[in-house]
Amino acid sequence: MRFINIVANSSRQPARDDSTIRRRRHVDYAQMIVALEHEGDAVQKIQEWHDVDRAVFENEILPANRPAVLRGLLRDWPAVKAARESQADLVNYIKRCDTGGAVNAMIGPPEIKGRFFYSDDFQGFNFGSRQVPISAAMDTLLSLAEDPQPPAIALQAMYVPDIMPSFLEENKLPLLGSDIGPRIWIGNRSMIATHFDNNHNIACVVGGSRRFTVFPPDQVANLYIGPLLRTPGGSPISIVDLRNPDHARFPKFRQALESAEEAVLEPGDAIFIPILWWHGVESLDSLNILVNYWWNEASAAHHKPILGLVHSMALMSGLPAEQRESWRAFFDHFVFQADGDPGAHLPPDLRDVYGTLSPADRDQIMAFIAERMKR
Ligand SMILES: O=C(O)CCC(=O)C(=O)O
Repeated sequence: MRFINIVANSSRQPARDDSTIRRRRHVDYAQMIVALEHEGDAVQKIQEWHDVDRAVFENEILPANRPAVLRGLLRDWPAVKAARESQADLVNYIKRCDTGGAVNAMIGPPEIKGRFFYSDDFQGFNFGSRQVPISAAMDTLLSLAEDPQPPAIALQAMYVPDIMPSFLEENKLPLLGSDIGPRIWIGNRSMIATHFDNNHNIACVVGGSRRFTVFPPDQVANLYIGPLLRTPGGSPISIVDLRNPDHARFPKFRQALESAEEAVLEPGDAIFIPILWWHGVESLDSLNILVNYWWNEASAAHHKPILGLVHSMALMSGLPAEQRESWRAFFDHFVFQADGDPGAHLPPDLRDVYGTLSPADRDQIMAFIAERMKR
């Protein structure tokens, strides 16, 4: 899937008057359509912002709840400056920050061409995992840089405060509180399948370049999601190969592409991906480093709604259609609160599962369900 043509302005973004545009620090409103080489599919560009500060992020970007590219946000990071010098400088920088711990590395054979995925029969995965010291992994990646068919290597989501505290000190994100700890992703060329996270995300490209393709949550039916429980990286994934979609096998994927947006990020650029937006990420160089910040403003008691989905599917998928329809009305009312607070008529001591729960309340309800499920 390579870009061949930047075509035109699109009308997807709402029109804004000139004074608003002036106040918004050089926001690039051009929404260009990018035609893809393989069957003329067209994917729109993610809206781009420049010189974003915390006020703009909190007052404009976050409330819009749409993906946003934040060009040049980290251009002054020492790590980005090292990456701009050379791969060797970036490797040395990371090695200087490394405190020597071993981390998990995903390693796949050259034949997978960086696509970390299921095995052909979907019974396992097409890659293995091994514990490696970060500095050794950096040396290996550098030594493979000129190899035209290297094994695929990915060290994912390593918690920076634990493994590289000095990186944290030297490279700070101006948009979020320091309570949100970053994670670092290191690897060579790869294709991370389209998935969602139960977190907002600011992902920052430090070295190499990355292509992000995002889809709104409601495209779920057009993305052909694989198994929910056994997944390559923890989140359910689309089984459509984003680089080379099989439109005959996955015809509804064209509809997903109509809602998709894309951007290629270079060192110093960042992207905001709202919670639950689907995203597939292609790392495009022989050495790529990303640092990302995940957060979720919901209380800790509400951090695993996917388990509610899985539980509901296990209990309800086999019901006759008319029963599922009735349950849809109950879910709309009680879970999705389509009619407002479903417990508004109840005094506080009768609101058991209604409303926001504390972690202790949540644990009590889970224990109640587990007990009832045994009968
Ligand atoms: O960039 C990658 O390799 C994957 C990153 C990702 O999925 C994320 O930041 O949520």
